[in-house]
Amino acid sequence: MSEEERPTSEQGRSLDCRGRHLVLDRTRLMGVVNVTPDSFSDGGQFLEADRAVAQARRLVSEGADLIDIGGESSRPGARPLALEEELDRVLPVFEQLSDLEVPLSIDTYKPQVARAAVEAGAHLINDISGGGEAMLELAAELGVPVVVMHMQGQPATMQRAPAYRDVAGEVLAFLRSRLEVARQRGVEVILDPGIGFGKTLEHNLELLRQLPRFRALGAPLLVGLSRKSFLGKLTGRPVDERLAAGLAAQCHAALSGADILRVHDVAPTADALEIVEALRSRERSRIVLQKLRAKASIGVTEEERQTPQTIEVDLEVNVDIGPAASSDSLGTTLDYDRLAALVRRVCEGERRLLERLAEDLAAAVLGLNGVHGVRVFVSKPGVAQTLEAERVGVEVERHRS
Ligand code: HH2
Repeated sequence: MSEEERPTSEQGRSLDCRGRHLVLDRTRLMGVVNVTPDSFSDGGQFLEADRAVAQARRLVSEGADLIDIGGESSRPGARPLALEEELDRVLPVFEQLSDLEVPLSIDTYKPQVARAAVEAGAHLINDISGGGEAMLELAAELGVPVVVMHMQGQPATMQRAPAYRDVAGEVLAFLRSRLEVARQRGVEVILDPGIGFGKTLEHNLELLRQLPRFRALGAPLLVGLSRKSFLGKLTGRPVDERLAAGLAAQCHAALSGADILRVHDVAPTADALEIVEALRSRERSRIVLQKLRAKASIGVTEEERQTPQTIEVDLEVNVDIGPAASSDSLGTTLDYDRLAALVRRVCEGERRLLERLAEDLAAAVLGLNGVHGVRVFVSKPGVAQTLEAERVGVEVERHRS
């Protein structure tokens, strides 16, 4: 299956964060708590441990599914912080949050800080430097997942002149290779294209446009764009007035397959995600019929059309299965027998090309009550074998306008 073909919203995936399971059946919210004096949007607000703890609890009450706690700002121009100081900032916060029911993440690129934070109660590591060898080894040893983020350069200089030949291709290649290494080490990773980390406005927009390709790498996808400067560049708004712009981009990211959004403003983002989930719930329910065999009078020559041959049909039918799930009654959904009978009936007519048959099948299925969309794949079973290929045939996808 190519990157683009993978579904963007598989159900039933989950992340095991040291026993705390984050089910990724919808886009989840990672609430940000910066225990720093100089973070670009909330610097100084949560520097004292008590305030940081209160903020984490507030974000959870607003709907955060996990909390990211960091002691060193990574804003453009930020300088590295001494190890001891970073530990002094974050450890008391983890210790005081041990009763919180959601997973806690430590936002650091220093393995020493990550280790101490996990010992103090963190459940996963958020590494903006891309999950280097030492960090992956540590994660394997501690049995925690790692967010592997792409960054070009270092925070101190990364925004001076970011440059790529093909930003999406290069970031994808980087994340794919880190994912491979992590898998060899048995470490679960969450991938993050690193919006704003060594990227221009155009780079950020291109990465956001290409999110489905990132999601297709097969690991959970995290996107952090909350209050970032590209939103300010597009709207002319200062950092504390970027909520609306951010929400638009977050909805786009969620609909493009982001599993986790890293946000400062949990309550409004949670509301926005309710709309996103409501809009896509129909797309998520599908009835699948694979390798259905039917007889079709198909072929470019008269002779071929006179001897019906076996063809195979794969169908994915988008329907809202909610009513059937709650009523448990066949009358509220598509009956497989009727669907199969319809397919076989449509196949009976004479045609020259599989393309025509695929279109006719899609139109017939779309005409059924409650169907919002359909994907049809038709093939002649022997052809793939003759061509020494895995899958040869015609696929069409049609939706109700
Ligand atoms: N962005 C920031 C920090 N950490 N981690 C991941 N995985 N992805 C991100 O996009 C990301 C991140 C920057 O935001 P913030 O923490 O609010 O600011 P600062 O770095 O100035 O503390």
